[in-house]
Amino acid sequence: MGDCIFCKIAQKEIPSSAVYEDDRILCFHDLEPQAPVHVLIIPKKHIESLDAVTDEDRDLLGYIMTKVKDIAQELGLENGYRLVNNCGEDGFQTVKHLHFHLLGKRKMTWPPG
Ligand code: D5M
Repeated sequence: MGDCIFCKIAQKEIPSSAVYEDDRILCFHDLEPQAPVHVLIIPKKHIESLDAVTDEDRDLLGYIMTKVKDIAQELGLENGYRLVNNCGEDGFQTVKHLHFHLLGKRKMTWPPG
């Protein structure tokens, strides 16, 4: 999608520090890390948010979920991690391309802010 920064990252028009990539997804370090390990996992397909997924995306979403543990293992998150999706205005989503934050290497707290 025209002005989408994560589409541009997926298409290598904007550099990122990728930690995992295949034909369907990309995982790269977040520019504003909120934990010692903080990466973003995105589908290469432009989907605006979790609220915009359709039945057609079911396999892609399932695929992302199965890749989380592999990426976490690669990043040394053997003690656990947090996976976050911010959706829409109240969810504080700032980039309108579906992404999951994978955070680790510190003890998380609850509830989130
Ligand atoms: O999170 C959007 C996240 O995207 C936020 O943590 C900053 C990060 N971000 C924004 N631009 C970049 C680039 N260019 N590289 C890496 N990370 C980036 P949200 O859930 O939408 O609030």
